[in-house]
Amino acid sequence: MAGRRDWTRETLAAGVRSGDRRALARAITLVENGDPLAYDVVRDLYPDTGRAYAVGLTGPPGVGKSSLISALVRHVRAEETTVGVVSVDPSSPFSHGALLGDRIRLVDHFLDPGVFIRSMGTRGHLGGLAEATLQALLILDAAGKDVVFLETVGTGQSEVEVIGIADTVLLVLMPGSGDSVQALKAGIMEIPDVIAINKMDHPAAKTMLNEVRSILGLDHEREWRPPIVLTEATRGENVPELWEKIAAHRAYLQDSGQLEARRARNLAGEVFSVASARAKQHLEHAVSGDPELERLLEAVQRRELDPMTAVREILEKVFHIGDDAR
Ligand SMILES: Nc1nc2c(ncn2[C@@H]2O[C@H](COP(=O)(O)OP(=O)(O)OP(=O)(O)O)[C@@H](O)[C@H]2O)c(=O)[nH]1
Ligand SMILES: [Mg+2]
Repeated sequence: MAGRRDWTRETLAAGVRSGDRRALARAITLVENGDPLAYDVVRDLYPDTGRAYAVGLTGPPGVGKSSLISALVRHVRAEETTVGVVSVDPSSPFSHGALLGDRIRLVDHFLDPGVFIRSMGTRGHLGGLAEATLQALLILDAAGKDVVFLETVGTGQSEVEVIGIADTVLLVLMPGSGDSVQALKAGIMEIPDVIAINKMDHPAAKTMLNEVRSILGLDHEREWRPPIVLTEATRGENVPELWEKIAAHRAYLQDSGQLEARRARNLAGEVFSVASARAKQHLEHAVSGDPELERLLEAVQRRELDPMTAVREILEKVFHIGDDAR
């Protein structure tokens, strides 16, 4: 049995390919830590990816995202579909371990060899959560998981970088989660592909359904009309219907030839998002550690130097970007 120190690039890639749980766990921990070995392993695995169907779930805290994933996993496992679950917590610097039980209500599935579940934060490495999610998805994909669920908390644009790689995006709401309805209305939130209004027993469920319906009705441009499903995750009510809608979206993308285009766009978007996150972190590190750059900022604060001159000098120093690149 390979101990934690014994994995090499080759054994880890081979272990992931064969779906070995310890290899998967190790590879994702390396991703989470931004370990160089993770980049090598994903580089080796990348040609084997592109088969898994990625479903992203987002929505406000506590609406029942994890509970819905658990119910969906139960549903698809009945058809022998293999599953990976990555729950990303943007508020946590690292979440694997202690928080796992709290955030992921998937205890029923821990013993199922056809399901791999992982909660993930980011230990402050350069590419942030977008990078960690993308790499984890690729690893689960290479391990042969048929479906990968990506969960993240969010109500605005910030979660897009985490689930922006998903083939189908499911927005989970519950009666009373008015903020995200407002975000949807204001167009802050990207229109999801499928919407679940969970905790359907709540008296305000119908009101919310009508409200969401009327917001979606405003958008006449879209060929795909996001279906709305009322669910009760803990009892599994309407979960088969929800899965049907997810599958219908997938079929729609495939039949209309949009799946490839969407994946191409998503991959480009993720690469850009990770590159931006890294550039930003690099800049922040450079500025905070450099007395000369700090003096520049102080000069701006004292109104001895104008802001745009400071910007230009900082970019020149950190990225060697000259005037012509503006
Ligand atoms: N009554 C009722 N309770 C539910 C339902 N779905 C989930 N819950 C409960 O709501 C609470 C939050 O559920 P989670 O599945 O952890 O919600 P979440 O959206 O994943 O939460 P975060 O990951 O923390 O944002 C738990 O106590 C669940 O048991 C539902 O359909 N009806
Ligand atoms: Mg959760």
